[in-house]
Amino acid sequence: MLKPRPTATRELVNLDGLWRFAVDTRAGERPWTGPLGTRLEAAVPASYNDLFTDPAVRDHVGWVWYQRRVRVPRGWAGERVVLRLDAATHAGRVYIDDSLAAEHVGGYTPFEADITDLVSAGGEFRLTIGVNNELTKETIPPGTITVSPDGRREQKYLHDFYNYAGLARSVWLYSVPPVHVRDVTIVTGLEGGTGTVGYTIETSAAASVRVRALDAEGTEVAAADGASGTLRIEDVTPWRPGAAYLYELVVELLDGDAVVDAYSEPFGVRTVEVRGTEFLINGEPFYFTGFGKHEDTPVRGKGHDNAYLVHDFQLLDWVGANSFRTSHYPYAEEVLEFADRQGIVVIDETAAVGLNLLVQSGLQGAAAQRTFSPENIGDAARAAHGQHIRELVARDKNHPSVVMWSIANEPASNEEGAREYFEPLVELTRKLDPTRPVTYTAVLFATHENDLIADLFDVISVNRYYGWYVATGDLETAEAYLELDLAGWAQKFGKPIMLGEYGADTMAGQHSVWDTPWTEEYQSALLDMHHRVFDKIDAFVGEHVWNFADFQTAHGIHRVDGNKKGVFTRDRRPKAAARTLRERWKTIDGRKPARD
Ligand code: BDP
Repeated sequence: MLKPRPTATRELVNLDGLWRFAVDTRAGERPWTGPLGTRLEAAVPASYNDLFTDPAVRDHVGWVWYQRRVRVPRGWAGERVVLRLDAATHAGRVYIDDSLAAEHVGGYTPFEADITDLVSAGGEFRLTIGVNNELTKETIPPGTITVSPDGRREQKYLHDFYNYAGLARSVWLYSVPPVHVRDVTIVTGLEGGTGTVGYTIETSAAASVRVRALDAEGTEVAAADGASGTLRIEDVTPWRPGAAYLYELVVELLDGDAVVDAYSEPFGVRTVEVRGTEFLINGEPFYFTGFGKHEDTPVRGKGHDNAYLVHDFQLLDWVGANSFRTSHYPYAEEVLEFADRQGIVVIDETAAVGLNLLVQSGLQGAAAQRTFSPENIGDAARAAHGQHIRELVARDKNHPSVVMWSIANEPASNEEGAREYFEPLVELTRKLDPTRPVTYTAVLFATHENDLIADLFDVISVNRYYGWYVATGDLETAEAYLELDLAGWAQKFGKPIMLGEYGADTMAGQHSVWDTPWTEEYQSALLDMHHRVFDKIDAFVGEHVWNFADFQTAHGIHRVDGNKKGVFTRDRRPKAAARTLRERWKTIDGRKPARD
């Protein structure tokens, strides 16, 4: 799905700002049919939860309503008018005046509505957007809703981050000509010093297509006619981790000599391949250093914010990280575009987190139920999961920074039914994108002995908490466990292996001379311990610390104002571990440390 961009034939209006806002219990029967009777206004983009002081808003379960008036530019007569939401978490309904124009399920991918027939150039309309935050056994991620004795609905979920909801990304109105470019797919290759750029253009109606590749200075370096083909760029400058270089594919639809539509898609020329136990970018072994992140900041919740984006990438650079995983959902497209430009490598994850009833039942002391079963994660969830994968690949397929898909975080891959659940999803991912490796992250209970799905994937990525949830405070035992564990995976599968998560909750400012959990020293010592083990495993290709920064979670006795495994605090101040990582990662510089 194309990101809307202004071009010679397209115009774009940003609808961010302050919108009227109400939860459904206070918005009346059909809130889209008239002005929302509310004094509240919500910022867009932002999750709504932390904006207001009223707990009834923060903890609301169900629909909330956003509303504003929008004027269509008067010059858009004869054009198609499209409304685009970059995300509505977790489901959205769009009304143009009284009419339903679009519905979408899935909180982290964009959707659009062609509203041409509902509006007029120069005219104004009432835009009402309903957003629903409910997670059920049929949604990705899953959840359950319970009703408390006093009648309040409560949302429970199986993932360890706050269920922020609302319009956390931008809303746009844009115009396209009646005959227009619908989709662009770019697949690049390297043949010596020549870059190959395979392209496929989808159009809304039959049209002649011309494509031109421009280099970073805007000079044309290759061109062709036709809706698909391969361009060749001589003396190509590849896109490299830490040394990004972007070209631009200008796509033009022609009617005779006239350009009826134009669209530009940035791209980088690079290859990705898993060979044996190596992860290769442009044919060279790549070693991941970095983090699992979250879209999470005070007040905004998951609201996209360019200031945090810039600052987070500055910190990634400062600490020597070359990569991150979009744990545990697709991030805003601005983040991927920035990674493309900054040369940061991304493992792009779906929102399939919490497909594991054992994790939760363990914490609650409840009897474990089978995760992959008709009563729990069944066919409906799998269909939703498949749809999430489709939408993720459709959105992110052209980003050079994205080198691998992660289709789930810590599923119950050791439980009966896991293989039946995952096999078709892995197949689907490969069909949608044959060029990128596919992974998932394995939960602590999934070992090389009982995991049922690892062989389906290209890279083994395991999340391990030795020294934290296991062998707490005992780094010596933790080290022995970790080594045994990783050596087992490496021997059995003969694939590249990385840690998708490792870390320790740490209160900034807490200190001790002993190995004391929660202290800054302990977090550093735990990371050092892991690194000693990693460097002994030949098949090891990367380390992603959990987490880049402290982040908010649901209330509970296991968390103190959120998860504190950040190497940076929630307001992005370094804990001692940041310097520990910096020392190692600046030395490694994207290459696997040599064994001594
Ligand atoms: C892992 C999850 C991650 C959690 C982390 C933790 O993948 O989302 O935040 O554990 O417990 O199980 O800190």
